[in-house]
Amino acid sequence: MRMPVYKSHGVGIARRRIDRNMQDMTHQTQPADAAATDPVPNVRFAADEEYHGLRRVLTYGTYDLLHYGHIRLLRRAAELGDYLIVALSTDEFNKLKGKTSFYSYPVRREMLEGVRYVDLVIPEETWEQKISDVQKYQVDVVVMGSDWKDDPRFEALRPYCDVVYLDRTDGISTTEVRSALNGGSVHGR
Ligand code: C2G
Repeated sequence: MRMPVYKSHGVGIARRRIDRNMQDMTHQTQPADAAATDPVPNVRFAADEEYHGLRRVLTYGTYDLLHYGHIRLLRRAAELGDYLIVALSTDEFNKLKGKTSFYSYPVRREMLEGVRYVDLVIPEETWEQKISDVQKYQVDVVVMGSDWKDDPRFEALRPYCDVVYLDRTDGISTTEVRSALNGGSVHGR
């Protein structure tokens, strides 16, 4: 059954909780006070909980020409908590990073918001915003691919939250996709 997709702030939590609850709802009775007509009985509890006891994950990136390496990172990052925030590099910040993305920020944001693992997309505008991001969104863990392992910009976050580096997916990158498309070769496995 296709789960309803909620993307507004906080209801992403409800969606993940529903996913999890729906998976084991088969052998559980409804919560005592769930109204018989309530189509999705656990939305209220998840929304009421707001952030209490939920683990919030934050990751950063350009996410241009979204590919399976990105998706595998986002899936694994989402598995480390209950709510995944992606700080997406703006076009202006990409210039600072020496990158020019194929898709603009609004398009890259739209594509990320369509990924089931992502609950919230915020702009990444500077290198220096990370500590305030962690504090503002009460982040428990920052996750990055292993190409960022031990980078001081992420190691500096350890006094504020956990920092986890996940293995990067070999054999795929936005650069490779762009050159394969230019060269016309077939890619992907
Ligand atoms: N990634 C991955 N496997 C790939 C390609 C990317 O796991 N084959 C991960 C990267 O390690 C990163 C995320 O996917 O964690 C996004 O990758 P990019 O869009 O290339 O992001 P990047 O340019 O590294 O920007 O402040 C940090 C920067 O914004 C990160």
